[in-house]
Amino acid sequence: MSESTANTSSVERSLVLVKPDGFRRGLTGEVLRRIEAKGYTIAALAVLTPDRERLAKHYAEHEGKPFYEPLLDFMSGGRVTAAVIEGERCIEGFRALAGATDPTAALPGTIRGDLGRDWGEKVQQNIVHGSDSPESAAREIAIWFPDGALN
Ligand code: DAT
Ligand code: MG
Repeated sequence: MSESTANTSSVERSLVLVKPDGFRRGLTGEVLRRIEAKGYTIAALAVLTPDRERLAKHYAEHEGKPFYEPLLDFMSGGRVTAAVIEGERCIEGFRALAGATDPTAALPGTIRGDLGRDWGEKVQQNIVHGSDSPESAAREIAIWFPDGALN
């Protein structure tokens, strides 16, 4: 492969959350298994119950939407696993692993399609979060891993 086509500059990091529904249901290992089976590596891992201040920063783009307050209630209502994953094009790749936002519509084979369902709540509980762009990933990693311990 020539220098110009070598895929050397696309190593990315993405912020993944196993949300409280996934944590409560014992699906943290299954989500991490799928990430590793895909070939991405785990660069940082933490278990915590996020407070609303952290979640308001994380979900700032959704402020004012009808599901925003239910989303913060849901996400602050239990432990989550926060992970930084690493690999070429892992932002797009993890979004593909996760599947569509609506777990009813998410395709079988995806995390949300295989493991999620609609529970009739005001906010969709869909097991995982994954960053949607390099800019979001950088912003979100700083929110969840703020102490610079990540190398
Ligand atoms: P994603 O998590 O797929 O990036 P998003 O950023 O648009 O989706 O929304 C954040 C979360 O909010 C999403 O994972 C589930 C919930 N949500 C989004 N749209 C919703 C809707 N129309 N009704 C209920 N919950 C919704
Ligand atoms: Mg999103």
